[in-house]
Amino acid sequence: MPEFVQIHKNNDAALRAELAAGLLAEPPRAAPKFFYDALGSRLFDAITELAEYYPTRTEAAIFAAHGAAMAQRVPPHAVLVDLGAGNCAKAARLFPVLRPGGYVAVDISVDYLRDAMGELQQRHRHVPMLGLGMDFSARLALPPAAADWLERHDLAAAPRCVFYPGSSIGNFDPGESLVLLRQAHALCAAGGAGGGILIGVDRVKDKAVLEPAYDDALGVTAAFNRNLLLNVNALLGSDFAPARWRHVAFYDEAASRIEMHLASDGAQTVRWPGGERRFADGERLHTEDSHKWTPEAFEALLREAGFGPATHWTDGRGWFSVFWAPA
Ligand code: AVJ
Repeated sequence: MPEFVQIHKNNDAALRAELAAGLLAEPPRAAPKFFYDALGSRLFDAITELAEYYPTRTEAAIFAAHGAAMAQRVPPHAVLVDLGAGNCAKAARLFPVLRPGGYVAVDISVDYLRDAMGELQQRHRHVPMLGLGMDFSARLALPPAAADWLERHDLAAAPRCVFYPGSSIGNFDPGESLVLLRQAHALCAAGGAGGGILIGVDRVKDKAVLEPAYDDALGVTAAFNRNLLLNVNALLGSDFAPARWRHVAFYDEAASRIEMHLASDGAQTVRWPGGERRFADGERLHTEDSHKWTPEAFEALLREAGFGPATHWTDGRGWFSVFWAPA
């Protein structure tokens, strides 16, 4: 049976303080983690089915086509450390090729991991599995409870493979990405020889491809963006009216990133217990950045973070890359 450890949970008071500070900031913002309440997670799943949203299916095709080549780099019986594992589906598909010796699924809440890991354990009975509830965006390191678990399963000296698919790294700016990758490197380097990182990265490409991926014809991404306001209302007790906010998504070529915002339709005041903010007509609430990388720049970032020379696999159009870099 998988074991579960909840390290720290974002408590409501801290989330409320973070939200209020963001709403009062100049310019106002709310972090992308606030997209993912139950409905937001479903809307994201719907986004991945859209014709315009290429990253998920492109990455899946790269894993399907090059999984065997990846397995030549990733040592067998490594401990697979899955960052933002969620429903564990991406890692599950790689189990037959990567043949991990242990599986550590990390997500903000172990509750998300329970069902998925229970099922995965049924299919791979002899692979020890640990669910870790922690916010690795604050700091990525294995807690003492995980070290104990590795010890108990004879995995303390096994190589470690950090698995970070989906181009989720794109939500971090380059400086924050470097910090996270350095921590990932330290985590790998603390295990046996041969470990490293397997990471999916969305690439710089034509605006004409990027912008529709974040502003689709059906308006699913717009609904995903606006749903953040409902989640904020639930968490903070605010009175955002989603219908009064317009979805804005554009590619900033100089910064190599998609920016998503919600623009106020008319002047309005949003209130919550202990605070309020007036928004002018058209004023924007910044909800997400999604950074895009060239393979050269991402490889240099991995080197700067302490990893060895990277290998990467891509699709026929060169839209997405999966990197392997040894620790
Ligand atoms: C989950 C962060 C990889 O940036 O493409 C999809 C989130 N936002 N559509 C991305 C997202 C709008 C997604 N990541």
